[in-house]
Amino acid sequence: ATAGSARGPLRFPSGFGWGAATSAYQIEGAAKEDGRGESIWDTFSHTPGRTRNGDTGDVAADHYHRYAEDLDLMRDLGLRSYRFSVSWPRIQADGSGRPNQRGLDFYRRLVDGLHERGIAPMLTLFHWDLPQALQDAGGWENRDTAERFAEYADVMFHALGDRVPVWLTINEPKTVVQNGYLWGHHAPGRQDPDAAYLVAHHLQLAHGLAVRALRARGVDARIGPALNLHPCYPADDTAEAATATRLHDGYENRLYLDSILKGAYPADVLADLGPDSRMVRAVRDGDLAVIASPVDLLAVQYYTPLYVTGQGGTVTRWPTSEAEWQQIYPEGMYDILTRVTRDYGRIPITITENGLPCPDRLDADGTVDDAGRIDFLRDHFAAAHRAIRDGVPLESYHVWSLLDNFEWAEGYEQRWGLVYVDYPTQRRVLKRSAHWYRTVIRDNGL
Ligand code: GBH
Repeated sequence: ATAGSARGPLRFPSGFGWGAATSAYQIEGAAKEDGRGESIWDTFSHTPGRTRNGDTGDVAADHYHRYAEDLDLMRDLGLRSYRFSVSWPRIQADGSGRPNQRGLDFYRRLVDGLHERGIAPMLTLFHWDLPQALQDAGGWENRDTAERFAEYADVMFHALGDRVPVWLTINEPKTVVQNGYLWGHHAPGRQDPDAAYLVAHHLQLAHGLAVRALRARGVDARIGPALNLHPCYPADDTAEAATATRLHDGYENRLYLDSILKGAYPADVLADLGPDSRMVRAVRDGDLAVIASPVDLLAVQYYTPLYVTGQGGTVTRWPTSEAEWQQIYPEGMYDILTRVTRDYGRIPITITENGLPCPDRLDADGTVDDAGRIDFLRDHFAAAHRAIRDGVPLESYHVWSLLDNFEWAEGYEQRWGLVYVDYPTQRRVLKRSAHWYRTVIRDNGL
């Protein structure tokens, strides 16, 4: 399939997987129901001072109870693909052992509801809500957590392997490393660089072990990692900035990409960490072979570029969104997609997240006018279209997010949804961007 001409209307390849994404802790609520155990995000969000306004995911968008209505919204939008995550503590309250049937039943109902509406399910096994019991045993600093993850993954392959065509292992390992262990803005709220990269290795290992578990079960489905990639550019044209940008790219992108797709951690990052770092000491013979177990596709999440100074810091070059870390730069989408294809070969790519927070409000006439989100998405869709034209095997695109939801440390103030959620009533209202997106999907382009 080929994309349409750059000057005419932008037609995407036929069958292109227009979609939207969510994650369990951000939308489900029902934190204590049907045998769900506690996750590190329950602990973190209930710790005073950790989230804006003390917000928690206890109720969130109440999707656990309203999933049928949400499935109908997806059908109304015309979605072809829906990316969601499974809450590990719903499946194994303490992170190991016999699965909780009521937890499995919920995801079975969700997946069947997607199929009934002609929407392809895309399942993420881990989107940050680690069972608290595993954290108490050391969390991702403990190599055993990777083994527990593979067991949990196998439970899910057994339960849903026949009806979920695409599986993603770990959402944004880098965010766990950086926000969870370097900066402490996310659960478990640590600030320990030496621990952070040990965690990176164990997350990569967990990914590889899960890929092996899927193959061992003989499940006829595709699997891959979900990486948030940041195109890195020098902040100025000094040699120092060029050098610093290269290393920054190692930490942001190649640490994750190279280990999975080339079977080696990048030498510059390993040298920078040093032989005495906990990570370098933790890598055992055979680990990289596990991590590099062949995957079927690569899920890319793109939000922002980074501009790196000679001192290794970053500066802001473009207008930012309501999220001050996000610079609006659609060209970065093109750059990161074409770069991945150039450096790692023609592995199929899905965009599993891209989106914008807006100060959305429900107007008196019952509409939500998020014109800025439409502009943002149009420009990013166009950039993705150019990447396809230039040879990137991009097969689908999931907007973050289907619904307004619990935006982690930012609580409920930032609204990322195509669909507005009026939290006091849990009423859903399609924003203007949702109506617009429906026409994009119907026309398969812009
Ligand atoms: C994604 O992360 C997540 O997968 C998704 O759950 C989330 O809702 C969505 O983006 C929107 O944010 O304040 O300096 O600590 C995107 C990567 C990692 C970007 C955490 C913001 C916080 C920066 N995000 N980071 S800081």
